[in-house]
Amino acid sequence: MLTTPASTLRFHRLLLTGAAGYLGRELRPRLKAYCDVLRLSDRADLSPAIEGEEVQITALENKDQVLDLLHQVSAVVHLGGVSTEQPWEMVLASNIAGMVNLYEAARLQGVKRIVFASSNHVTGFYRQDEVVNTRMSPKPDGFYGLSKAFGEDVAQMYWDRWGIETVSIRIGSSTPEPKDRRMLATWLSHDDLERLVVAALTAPIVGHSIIYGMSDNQTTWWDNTHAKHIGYRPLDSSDGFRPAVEARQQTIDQHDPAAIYQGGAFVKATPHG
Ligand code: 15L
Repeated sequence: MLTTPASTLRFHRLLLTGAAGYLGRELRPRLKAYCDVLRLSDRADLSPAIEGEEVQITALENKDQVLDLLHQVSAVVHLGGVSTEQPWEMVLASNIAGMVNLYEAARLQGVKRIVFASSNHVTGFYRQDEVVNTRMSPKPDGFYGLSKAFGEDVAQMYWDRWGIETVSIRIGSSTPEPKDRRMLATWLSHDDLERLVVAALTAPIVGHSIIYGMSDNQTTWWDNTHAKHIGYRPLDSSDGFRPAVEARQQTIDQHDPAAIYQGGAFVKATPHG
């Protein structure tokens, strides 16, 4: 949690979807500082609401439930849906139908700003010796990455047709510390994640903007030049972890697709089922 909040702006009611997931649990206490009421949703059980929270169990593919979820919401942080490679039917329900249900509900309920947890797996099939910017074509590395590319297109369409603003954050690897060589490039500290989500919620004008979610890492595969207007300034870096990571992983198999492509192990993950 940041000792000084990343913004003094406050929302009346913020909605956090996917609140039972790994990053949802991380953001739950952090987002409370930026709103009067934090509404939390997930299809899985959530710990009971504390003061200033509301809990609403919701399946994203159920459009009536989602419509109800967005009632009287000022802005949304949308982490909901599957977040790893999964069988197509699961991806279809949560990340494809669920994404359309969310934006339809936003349109009908008059919600004007969404922060969408997209993923670096939208461009996972770029090589690790390429630097990708947010205007280059997607190269998804599986059903999951494909669904996030679709999600970004949904966000673009709802901006163009209905004026709903979105920041799509192509989140890298948001963990307490980088675990391997790949994460030296993809790492996003939890404090920087908070900074980025808050910048995305509070930047005055964003239309539909795309930004890679990474800390200030010396090694980088991503160029956020076109997203400077969001005002995100990372304050953490993977650099201090480099000696320990390199000591643990001294060699890399240069024929392994997971070492060649930015998506790492996702480029060869097969959905079980
Ligand atoms: C993601 O999109 C996943 O949700 C997360 O579990 C990580 O694996 C991350 O990407 C990554 O690329 O490291």
